[in-house]
Amino acid sequence: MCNAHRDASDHVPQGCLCYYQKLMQTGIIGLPQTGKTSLFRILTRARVEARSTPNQPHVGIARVPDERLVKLVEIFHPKKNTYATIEYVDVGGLQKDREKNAASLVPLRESDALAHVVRLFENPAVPHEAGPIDAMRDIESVEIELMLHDLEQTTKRIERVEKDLKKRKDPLLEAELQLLQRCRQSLETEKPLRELDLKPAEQKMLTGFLFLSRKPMLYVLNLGDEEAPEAARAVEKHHLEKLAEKPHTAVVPFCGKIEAELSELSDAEAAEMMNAYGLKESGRDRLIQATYRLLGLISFLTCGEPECRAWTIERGMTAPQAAGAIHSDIEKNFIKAEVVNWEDLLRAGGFAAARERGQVRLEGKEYVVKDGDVILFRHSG
Ligand SMILES: Nc1nc2c(ncn2[C@@H]2O[C@H](COP(=O)(O)OP(=O)(O)O)[C@@H](O)[C@H]2O)c(=O)[nH]1
Ligand SMILES: [Mg+2]
Repeated sequence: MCNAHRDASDHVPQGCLCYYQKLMQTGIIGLPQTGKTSLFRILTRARVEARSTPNQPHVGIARVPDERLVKLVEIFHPKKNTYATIEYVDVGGLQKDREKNAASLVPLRESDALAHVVRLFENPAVPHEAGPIDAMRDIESVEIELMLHDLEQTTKRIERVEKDLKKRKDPLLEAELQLLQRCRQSLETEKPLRELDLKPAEQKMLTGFLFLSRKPMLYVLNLGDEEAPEAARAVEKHHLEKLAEKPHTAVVPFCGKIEAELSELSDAEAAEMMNAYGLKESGRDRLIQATYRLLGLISFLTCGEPECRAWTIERGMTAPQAAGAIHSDIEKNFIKAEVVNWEDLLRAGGFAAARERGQVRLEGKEYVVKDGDVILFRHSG
């Protein structure tokens, strides 16, 4: 998103280039009264109005906190300072009624990852629908909803493919059928699709299906205030170690109530309050960064007087692909990239000094960009 349209409430006109730049999106899911809307508000700093209809999702944008940018700004003094962004969607709680769930799951299909808010806080004023606090029970019941959604899609497609195969032989369809049968078997044994070990060609075959249990999953453990000082040990304390061991998952302990209060305060007041609770860093920052990593994203930086900026790319992208994040013309006309590690640049105090120290490398088309590279692209045209 460009600077002018970074605010969640802004309407992005089609004429703006940023309209075409796809934002990675994470869907917030979970049972009712677990703190999903509170989390959404904390992450996006958006004011959330009551929904006019229960299934209307809230969509908002969060800045990805980046200490590197904060430091580099001190030597470049740019007019503008632009952070990377990701998008969160709050779709509303899963219901007991399966048919209603099907509708609330639909907006999640376009998401790139899911964040499941798991309730660990006690609050007699807000009873948990399912009874006493039990994280594993909640996690399993939400996972089952995702898998049922996928099972329905899989079964429908299998029937269709089998019908087509009766009419004509097609090796591609045969391969798809085999893969879908593997998916069905996995789902029937209550194994989410993200746990299937798939080859790149198989992954590609499945992208069109928008399966929910295949999306990377961030478990957000919503702790009570009293657990704040020992949040880092929450996983062991609640016996949830096995969650983080699974492929394409991550776990972030979080204190929703405290973070909500922090997000209302000035930086100085927030630091004081964090001290009082014995918190070392903001849970909000940790959570957004964990989402970013889980999505397989990294940032490279561009620095100059007009603007210091973090750009989002996928891990493993080459220098010309990274240039494409800025503008397709730079990708097309790419010649070389001047690359310097952000810390080297900071220590040197600027590009000229870093060049003198031999820390600025000239990289070609094959160069794989690293997180925290500061890049100057050389291009023709
Ligand atoms: N004690 C406590 N209460 C919370 C916390 N998070 C949310 N709540 C309360 O739980 C209720 C439901 O929160 P909400 O974010 O609307 O949950 P949602 O139904 O999952 O969207 C509200 O009354 C919140 O004040 C938390 O971390 N601790
Ligand atoms: Mg809600």
